[in-house]
Amino acid sequence: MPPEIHGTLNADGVRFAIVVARFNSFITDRLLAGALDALRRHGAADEGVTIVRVPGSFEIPPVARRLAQSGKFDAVLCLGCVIRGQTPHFEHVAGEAARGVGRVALETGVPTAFGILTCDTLEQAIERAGSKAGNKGADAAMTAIEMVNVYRKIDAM
Ligand code: INI
Repeated sequence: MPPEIHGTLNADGVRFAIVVARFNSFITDRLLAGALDALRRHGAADEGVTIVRVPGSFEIPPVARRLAQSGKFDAVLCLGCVIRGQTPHFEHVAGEAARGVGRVALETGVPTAFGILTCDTLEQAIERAGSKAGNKGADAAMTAIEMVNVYRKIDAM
């Protein structure tokens, strides 16, 4: 069998930054709670986690980039919620947030997880923030942990 790399889900000693939008905080507070719960359950210490609040999802990528470039964090989690009904600018805010987070991950080489909901309705957002469709903040945390460990294994080859 060829060698295969798997990222473990061990967050012990890993330094995380979480950028969370205040817009739609009813939802994003729940994404943050889900992310923190997942990080703790996989061994992250609270002292290893830094939370940065920003006004809206549009502001997430530049702050995520600053954090990733600082060298102080092993992974960055991006949490926000964009709901179509609330703005004619939905496409712009959602598009910039998604493109921006992707660019941060590529340009900095720091694992950067996309936990920004882009929903048509508030109900869809509620479903993804700790009810019947799970918690996308927790999913982003798991992704970040796995990616940190994938990168570490690649670097150690
Ligand atoms: N920001 C969000 O995170 N979600 C939204 O649904 C949203 N809407 O609907 O407008 C939103 N707008 C604010 C935007 O992210 C910026 O903070 C604002 O444009 C200032 O740059």
